[in-house]
Amino acid sequence: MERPGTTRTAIINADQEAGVGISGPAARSGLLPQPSRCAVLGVLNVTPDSFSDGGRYQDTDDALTHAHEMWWRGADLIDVGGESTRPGASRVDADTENERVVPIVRSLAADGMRLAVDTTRARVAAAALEAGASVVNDVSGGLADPEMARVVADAGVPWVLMHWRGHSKHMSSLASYDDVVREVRDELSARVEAALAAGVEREAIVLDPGIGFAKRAEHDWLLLHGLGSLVSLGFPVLVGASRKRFLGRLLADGNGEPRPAEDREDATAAVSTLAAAAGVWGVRVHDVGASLDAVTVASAWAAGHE
Ligand code: PMM
Repeated sequence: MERPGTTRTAIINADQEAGVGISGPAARSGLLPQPSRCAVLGVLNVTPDSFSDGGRYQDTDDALTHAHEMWWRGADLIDVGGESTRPGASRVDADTENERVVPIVRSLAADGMRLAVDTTRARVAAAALEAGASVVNDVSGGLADPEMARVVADAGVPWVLMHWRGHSKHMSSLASYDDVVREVRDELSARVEAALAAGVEREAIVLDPGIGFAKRAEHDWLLLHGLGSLVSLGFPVLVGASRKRFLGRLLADGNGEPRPAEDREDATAAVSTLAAAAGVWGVRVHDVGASLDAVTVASAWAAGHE
């Protein structure tokens, strides 16, 4: 069966044949998928406690099957994470995180998938890169682990710097802003400067406003409304809004009960459409098919043709 996006598959194969590995200058921009539409990252949380899919993919076979489903549906990257970042979550130790993530990455990379590792730990990132991941997705934007910048710079891989103010256990107490769009933009710009100073290439940097991280729903909406301000910095922008709390709250029932996470998919696809229209590079989602259709429509709409 041919997976959608054959051109991308061909590019990946060409990279592999040319011996483009995870390190070296040639790898830098080439490892960030650049489809003609907004990119779609499929979420694979191998955790017991993530808010939407926690516990579903703890079993290795279930995780691999789900990754294959997302890849064949057309995901541009599979984002593998072994530590829940849901509000209030406690940390797992590095060994546990490694054990959850690395074998999955190794197996999926061997099957030819393009992978990001969702971690704030340099050690886990390095092990996942060695196992075949080609992008580091760091929800702390390099703040949680001072070694992360060196690992990313040495590997020459793309680095997603997400806006973050502290670990999940305490982040709700950090959701205080006068002007959330300006402050997130300024704090991310400071992370960019730190990354460049550590030797990370400009072309390797992706920015993410960190929807739901040290943010209340009002902050999330203002950030999405003001996404253009982040896009205008000139870096690829990633948005991770999939099934998050602010959507549940918006779609609460008549009694004020938030819409359950599993019923937030239509709203997620709407966010993907609008984020693509706002010029973001990619969206990070649980249901690849719905958002892929959404961003494909957004792309044809913007172009005026298929
Ligand atoms: N959100 C989560 C985890 N990783 N990474 C990026 N870059 N952006 C996000 O918004 C983000 C992320 C938390 O969501 P999940 O529990 O559904 O994975």
